[in-house]
Amino acid sequence: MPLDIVPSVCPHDCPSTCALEVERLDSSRIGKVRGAAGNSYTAGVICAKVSRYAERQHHPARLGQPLRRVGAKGQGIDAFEPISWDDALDSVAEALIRQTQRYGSETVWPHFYAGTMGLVQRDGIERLRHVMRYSRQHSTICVALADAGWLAGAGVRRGLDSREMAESDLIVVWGGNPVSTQVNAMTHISRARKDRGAKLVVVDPYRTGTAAVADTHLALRPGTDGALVCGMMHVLFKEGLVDRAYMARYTDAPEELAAHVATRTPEWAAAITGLDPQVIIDFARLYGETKRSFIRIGYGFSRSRNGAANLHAVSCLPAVTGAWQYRGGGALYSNGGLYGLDKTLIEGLDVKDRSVRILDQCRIGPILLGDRRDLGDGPPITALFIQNTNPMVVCPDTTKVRAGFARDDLFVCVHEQFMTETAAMADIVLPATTFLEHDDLYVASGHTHIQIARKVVEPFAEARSNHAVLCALAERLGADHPGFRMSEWELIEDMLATSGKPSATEIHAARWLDCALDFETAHFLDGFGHPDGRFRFKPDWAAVGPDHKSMPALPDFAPIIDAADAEHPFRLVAAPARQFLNTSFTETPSSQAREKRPTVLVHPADCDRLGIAEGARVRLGNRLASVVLHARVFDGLQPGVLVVESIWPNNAFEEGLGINALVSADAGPPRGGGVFHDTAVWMRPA
Ligand SMILES: Nc1nc2c(c(=O)[nH]1)N[C@H]1C(S)=C(S)[C@@H](COP(=O)(O)OP(=O)(O)OC[C@H]3O[C@@H](n4cnc5c(=O)[nH]c(N)nc54)[C@H](O)[C@@H]3O)O[C@H]1N2
Ligand SMILES: Nc1nc2c(c(=O)[nH]1)N[C@H]1C(S)=C(S)[C@@H](COP(=O)(O)OP(=O)(O)OC[C@H]3O[C@@H](n4cnc5c(=O)[nH]c(N)nc54)[C@H](O)[C@@H]3O)O[C@H]1N2
Ligand code: SF4
Ligand SMILES: [Mo]
Repeated sequence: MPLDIVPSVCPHDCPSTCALEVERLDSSRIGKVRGAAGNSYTAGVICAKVSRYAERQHHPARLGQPLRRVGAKGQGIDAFEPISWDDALDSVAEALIRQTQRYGSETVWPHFYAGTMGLVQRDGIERLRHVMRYSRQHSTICVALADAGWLAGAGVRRGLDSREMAESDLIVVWGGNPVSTQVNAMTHISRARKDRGAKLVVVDPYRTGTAAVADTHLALRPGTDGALVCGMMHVLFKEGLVDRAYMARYTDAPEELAAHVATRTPEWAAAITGLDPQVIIDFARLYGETKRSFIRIGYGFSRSRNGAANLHAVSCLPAVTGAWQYRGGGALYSNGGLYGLDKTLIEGLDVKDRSVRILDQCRIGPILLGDRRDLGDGPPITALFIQNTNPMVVCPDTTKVRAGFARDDLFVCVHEQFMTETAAMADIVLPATTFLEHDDLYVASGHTHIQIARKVVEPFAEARSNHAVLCALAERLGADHPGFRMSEWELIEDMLATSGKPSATEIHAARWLDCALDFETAHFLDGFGHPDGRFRFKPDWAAVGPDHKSMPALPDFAPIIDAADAEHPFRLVAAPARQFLNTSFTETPSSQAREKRPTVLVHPADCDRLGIAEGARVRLGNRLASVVLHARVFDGLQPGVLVVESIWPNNAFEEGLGINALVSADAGPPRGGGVFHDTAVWMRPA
């Protein structure tokens, strides 16, 4: 019998948003998953973990029934008993109503992130929030710092088309690791290298899989990118590698920038970054002499207290050399701002009230423990309704997060596919569909397509989609909004119609709609996103966010990081792991086997000094906590830098406390953002 191949879209939190082809074995089972060859970005390639998706989809531990906790928090599936959907939804609605009556609606926090990136299933929770006037969420866990840095300069969240790498002579991957985190970027990079001999430079504190295949790897100290950029600009101005005519026409303050970087010599930058001055000079010359230079800006290097400043600094480079004017020249951070979709109905924006309190997602620990800096004069959080995220593991300052979730007076409902550590803290757990079991529409930050996927197989057991659960809860809560009376498909249809796009049927039949802009617009030759059309070397940081006092006026090294000191001599980067996607896939045996165990990469000189052998148990600690893991001797980073690829569940660590126990819940300026790669620690043999 011929195989039944059904189109779909990868929903996971990844810039690639791959177009997929799924083998359907019958109405409930899938076989292999492949990348769609016909999509010019996916180009037939997907990551290994999603090609093995059957393992996650048909995992024996998939949640199939609503559950009520009858044992202690945090004990896992044995502490729960199955209940009916009606009983489960009634219990959740009763709890939300009871807590609201007692404390007011802001006591409820619908907490979510991007477990699925589909707009209906991810963002529908906002509609419930706004209708019910529950506390609002400032989603700071991923792009807040990077967005702030990019928007400060370019003014709009879009950039080059990734496929233009085919016309680039130099590709710089800055603070990202596409070999692990967006494999498709590598497809386009490899083609440019093969077809036109393009050079690849990687700027990253450690030799990642991407850095290992590059022509040049600049292994700087974490949090020092601003210094590297200034050192490069010094050389560019001094050696006449800047485009003064371009800057005069398209930028705000080229003369001030020139005067500013005149004092930022390569030697100055070398002292801060730990790189050799000649390496900085050579990189500046290569960049300045190559017109078709494509900087792929990663998210990773923005996850520092000075991350927004550093990202802005990097985004200044193509404006200094005028690379934007050439095919294959410029930069891409995200194309998320490209699509122009009207999300009023999905998110209930028509009933959103900006006077309702807003809570910082990354500060869930302090918030649950009653920190007044976050709660203001509003009520404590006494009810959490969670979809699409696993805060017990992914949020900073695990000790506080855990203590918060352990509160006896906190009601928690988690809608999940698996018994995550967060679900294990819940009073009620609801089983969720996967993307193969519901309909949705997807946009991408790494490419330019809108895609629509319909369900491929029937929902597992009693699993329900996020949309279905929100509608059922809305009914019980008396939350009235047209969005709760529509199907997923109707919401998609309506959004496309009000956004002036082709219909859902048309896009679905064609599989995707390419929204790529013409050369002139994509390269900002008709102006950047600010009213005067100019790129900002000297941003109006006050307009970007309220906490702007520490932002440098012009690109610079902002010395506000958790710097190493005598007590905490190491700088820790908690980078993503290749076989996991945040904590998704930590449940699949093949990913676990490939990642082996929580491991810290340590420079040989540090190992010798501290008497740490390959595979030895070591303890890392700081003021917040300490964790035990195993060392790997690794010469692809500077002495004094440690890397732990994450995000292993807490319970994969010997003492049950994972890497985010060391990460601070400080909000990165100017408008918040998790500082996952900005931690000073000590290390000793355990
Ligand atoms: N396999 C896999 N894929 C993923 C994820 C995953 O966990 N695993 N996560 C997904 C998500 S949610 C996101 S947001 C993206 C993120 O994807 P990326 O854009 O790749 O960002 P990060 O993964 O956070 O970090 C990437 C790199 O930044 C480096 N870095 C850290 N600090 C600095 C610094 O100060 N300067 C410089 N130059 N580099 C620094 C790290 O060493 C790391 O190699 O990936 C997505 N894809
Ligand atoms: N140490 C360290 N910590 C980090 C990072 C790092 O680089 N280092 N990166 C940070 C970043 S960039 C991010 S984005 C966050 C991500 O953190 P999270 O958003 O928590 O990402 P995941 O851990 O993948 O959890 C997503 C959950 O959603 C569930 N899910 C998937 N689809 C659906 C659905 O349709 N419905 C429902 N109800 N649930 C669904 C999955 O089963 C999974 O448990 O982590 C952050 N934490
Ligand atoms: S590369 Fe990213 S979008 Fe593509 S299949 Fe893997 S996780 Fe999904
Ligand atoms: Mo992310």
